[in-house]
Amino acid sequence: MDGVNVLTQDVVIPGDSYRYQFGVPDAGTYWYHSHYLSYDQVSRGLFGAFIVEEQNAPAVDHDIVVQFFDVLLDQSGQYDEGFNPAHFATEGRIGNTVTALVSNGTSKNVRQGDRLRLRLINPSIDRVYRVGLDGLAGKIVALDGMPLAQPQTLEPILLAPGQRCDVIGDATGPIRFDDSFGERTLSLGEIAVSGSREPAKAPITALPANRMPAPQDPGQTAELVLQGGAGSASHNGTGTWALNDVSGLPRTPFLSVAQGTTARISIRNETGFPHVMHLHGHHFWELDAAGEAGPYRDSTYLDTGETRDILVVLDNPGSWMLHCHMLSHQADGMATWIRVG
Ligand SMILES: [Cu+2]
Repeated sequence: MDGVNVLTQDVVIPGDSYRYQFGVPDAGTYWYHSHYLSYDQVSRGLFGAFIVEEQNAPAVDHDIVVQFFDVLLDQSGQYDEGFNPAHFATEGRIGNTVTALVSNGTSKNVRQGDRLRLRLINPSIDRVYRVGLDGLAGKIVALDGMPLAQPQTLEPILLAPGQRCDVIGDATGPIRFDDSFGERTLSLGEIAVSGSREPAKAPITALPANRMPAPQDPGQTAELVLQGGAGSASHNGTGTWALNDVSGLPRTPFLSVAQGTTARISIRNETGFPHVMHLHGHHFWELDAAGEAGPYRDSTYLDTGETRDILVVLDNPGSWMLHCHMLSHQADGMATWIRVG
């Protein structure tokens, strides 16, 4: 029920309908979007937040979704229909207009001292943000929907396409979002504040844990090499980008394992551009250089030349896409899949 045509369902053609039906075992901040021609359809707005509430949610005055979205507009302010193949082979289709889309009306009544939960989502097709928050004293409590065992200090947050981050904190003034990923710092938007109250005294603690699988010693190890892009040698397949020398979704899976297998996958970015690798149907631990487990997430960012190992318990039966969530890169070949069960 993850919308990947070819692998798990057919496309939903105009006038047709499809009933998605699935359980939601994990509380947290998720999102949904078209997975067909997604670089195009998501860039036109076919996405939204998908929030699963905790049974015992932490007490906050406002629970606000903030989506950072960019769009390429032409000179008359309309969606730019132009198609530049060079975008696909480089950093992707980066918009010239960037906005923080702040959900519903609750943000209108935020007072200084109020406690907020912000659910930050990056639905942009290719743009990476480093989100700074001004006017909030708080902690990072979840990444990609999954609670952190220990809330982290609130520092600028790297948010690559598809990634999410939950922050809980107390307003100390208007909450301003900026992006310092590029050469210039961009203002993304703000949540206005009017009035004030005594801030909450309660400490900011970890969110209730979701159920987590227990990893075993890896029964399967694999290497995934990210290749291609402008100026690189061509690879087997149809696109510019490649994974392990194959461009485009291969007929056979990158991995085929029995349900419950723990796999350690070493991901190496040999390209001249950053990428964010996303696995469907599972979360995984990012491992540090010493092999220690870090955050449990579903999308991992790799800068140029970077290598990251991930540990994943492949306990969800099915065929699951593993792809760059920079959707121009996915469209241009950076996709493979894993078969479980
Ligand atoms: Cu990519």
